[in-house]
Amino acid sequence: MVTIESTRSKLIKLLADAKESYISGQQLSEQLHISRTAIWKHMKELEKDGYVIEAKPKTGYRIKHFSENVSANTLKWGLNTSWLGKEIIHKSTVSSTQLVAHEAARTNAAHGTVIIADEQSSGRGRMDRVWHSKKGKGIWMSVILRPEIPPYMAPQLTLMTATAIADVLDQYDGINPKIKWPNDILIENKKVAGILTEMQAEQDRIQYVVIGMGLNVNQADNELPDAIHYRATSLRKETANEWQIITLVQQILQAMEAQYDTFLKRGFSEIKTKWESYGFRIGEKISYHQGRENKQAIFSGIAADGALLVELANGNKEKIYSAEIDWFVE
Ligand code: BT5
Repeated sequence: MVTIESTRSKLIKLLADAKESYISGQQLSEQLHISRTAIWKHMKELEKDGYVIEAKPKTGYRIKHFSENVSANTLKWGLNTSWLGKEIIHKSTVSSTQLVAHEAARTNAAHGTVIIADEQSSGRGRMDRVWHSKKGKGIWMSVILRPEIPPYMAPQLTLMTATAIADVLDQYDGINPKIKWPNDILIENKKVAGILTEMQAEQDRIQYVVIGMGLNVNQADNELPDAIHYRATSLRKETANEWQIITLVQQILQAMEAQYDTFLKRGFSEIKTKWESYGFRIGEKISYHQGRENKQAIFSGIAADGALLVELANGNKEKIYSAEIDWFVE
């Protein structure tokens, strides 16, 4: 399977590099070390993936139109990563990419395997909340990681992923992403993306982590369900443009791989600083419930273990792991 797919991406690369010119079947067969019949079969597969290929007798082949359909092949072509997304499982409809990912991880899927779907019938958030995942309108994707870190560090992976997504969105004019602790990405106070990290671990060793991310991309205003309409947004709503899902997925995977490598090599501190640069309401007053107590404090940043740090009126600092937070306090 690996060889078929890498031959296919090499084939697309050769055709793409040739731009408008044709490449003969002979030339392709020599460069890829496969028969001309095999080349022809690959071309038929590429057409199924949505590429438009022109075959001119006695001249050769060229790509007339690159595919905009999301598939494992179209996502891999042009993906500039060294380990993340080397294996991509694409499905048109699934219950939840998290479930598919857990199943794949249990049956030995490699570190860096990506599961992505056009649609989820039971997309989920934390604590079994619903995640709306309209067909073809967003990125509904889970990544399997096998990090050699102790389980208590796993929440840092959520923060790392949020930072990677924020970095990608931040490159675009007119988009000013904020990360709302711990896992929401907001644009203009509305949620555009959420992250769900799940882990299978023993006492001191992680077997695998599944990081799920949902990003609203091309929903029009009336395509966001009533239940979340006033709290959610999509990139299209924010910019009035249609976005290319393939490009965004590739950018997110590239950013995530880079951040993960930094995290393993140099620890959490760089990511923490970056996260804080996107932190929603940092330096501002928030109110939260701890047990029965209702407290107010300044949200001052995040701790090395991913907890939220607040500073109380008496100058004491406190770490909050989970609390009901009211983000808007005057
Ligand atoms: C999250 O949970 O934000 C994590 C979402 C993770 C979704 C991805 S998609 C791929 C993978 N497969 C899955 O099944 N899940 C992951 P949480 O912080 O609990 O937020 C859930 C809340 O966000 C809901 O209760 C709604 O209020 C809101 N919500 C639901 N769908 C939304 C959407 N499409 N856009 C914005 N907000 C949404």
